[in-house]
Amino acid sequence: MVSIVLGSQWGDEGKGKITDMLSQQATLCCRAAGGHNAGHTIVHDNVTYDFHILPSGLVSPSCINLIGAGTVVHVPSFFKELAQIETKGLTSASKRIFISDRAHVCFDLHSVVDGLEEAGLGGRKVGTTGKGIGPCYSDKAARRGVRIGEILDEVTFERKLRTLDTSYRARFGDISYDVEEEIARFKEYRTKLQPYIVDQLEFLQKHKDSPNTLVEGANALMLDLDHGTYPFVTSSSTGLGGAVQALALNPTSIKNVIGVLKAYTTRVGSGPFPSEQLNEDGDKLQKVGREFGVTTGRRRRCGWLDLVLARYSHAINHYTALNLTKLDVLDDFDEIKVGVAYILPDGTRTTFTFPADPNVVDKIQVEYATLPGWKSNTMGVTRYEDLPPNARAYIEFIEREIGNVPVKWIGTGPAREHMIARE
Ligand code: 2SA
Ligand code: GDP
Ligand code: MG
Repeated sequence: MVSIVLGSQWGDEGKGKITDMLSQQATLCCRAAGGHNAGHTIVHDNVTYDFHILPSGLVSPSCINLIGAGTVVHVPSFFKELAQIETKGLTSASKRIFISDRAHVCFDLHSVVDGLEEAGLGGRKVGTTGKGIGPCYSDKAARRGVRIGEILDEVTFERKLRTLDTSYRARFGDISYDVEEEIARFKEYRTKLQPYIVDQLEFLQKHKDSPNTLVEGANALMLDLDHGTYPFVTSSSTGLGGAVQALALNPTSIKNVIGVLKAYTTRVGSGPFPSEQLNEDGDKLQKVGREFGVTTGRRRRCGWLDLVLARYSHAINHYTALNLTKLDVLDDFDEIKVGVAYILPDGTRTTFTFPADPNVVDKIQVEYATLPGWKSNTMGVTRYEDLPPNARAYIEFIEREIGNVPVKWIGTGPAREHMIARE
């Protein structure tokens, strides 16, 4: 049985937390997209873990983890993160983590190019994490990328990396990057990395009787290369389709597609955001929700929950259940607004479509429903019936408006146990 956890908005909905919670019952947890741009926070036993390239299933001691094809791996970050979590007590982590030989290598070179490409965009910057994700996926698509398995073949590896360096120099001139230095570092990684590299198909065959396999999505649907707010997106397929493709999943084995939906909306980086609140409400959501990027420390933009976006996201990812997160952040609002429809620039009203053109999305007027707040503390509540009636009304309103998908879990705080599971 396969369960897939996916971000339904612009990321940072709390995927790490539910992945960690579910991985206690999972034998296998796989990442299928993205790289060390992602930032997944887990709070367990008073320890906070920030995962970037590593799957969140590593916190559960019996869960085996795979960084699958479809991802891009910055090798120094992989080792650094592994060392950090081992220091925090996850001492068996390095025995429970594997990387597909088909994942691509994200080099320091890519990070330098990321900066140059962003600088070249002037006022139309994507607002990337600067980790080199876009250039790495571009090299993959252009068939000149270096795959994890190729690190083991010194001659091919060095030839390909030097070719990449030459081609970027032809494009950008003198760049502040030393290819020989990066090559030298990989001489050490070559031996260190070997035990982690697997043929994904063989690996998955070996675990085919795994009763519960979990896939941890990175980033989110609105950052998907095809379905997100292009060009203000990341460069991977962050939705259900990306997970199926990257891990070669049998679609009939997928039992749960869990959409993680923050009780309001955030976005980090540039791009359209119809329900953004550039006012006191947005500031309050940012402050109470502690909305800062886990990877870059950037302040996240904040706004009300957008149900048009949620319906669009559901139509693409086909969620079987939702995890509504950070409900507690709304505890102190007198009134809570929820986007229920868009008025497009031509006057059309829509409750479902998300226009492809970012210039059109920028001009959308959002129609809001206003719900009463509950003005009481929900932090740490674990039973649905213990929530204030207005908080339950808020959740039931969301369920009715999105339609056909239950809110099965509700996050009421950052820790693993701060969760309501509804039957
Ligand atoms: P990139 O670096 O090429 O993937 O950036 C392209 C866009 O994707 C956004 N993006 C993210 N959005 C939310 N969270 C992400 N992870 C970190 C976190 C972000 C951080 O968990 O907080 O620390 O800033 C993430 N990664 C990429 C990015 O902002 C661009 O809009
Ligand atoms: P991810 O990228 O989707 O895994 O999410 P991030 O870790 O980037 O951001 C989510 C943040 O919210 C983290 O700091 C989590 O610890 C925190 N968080 C998750 N769920 C809840 C919740 O229900 N309530 C509160 N207050 N914080 C939460
Ligand atoms: Mg995040």
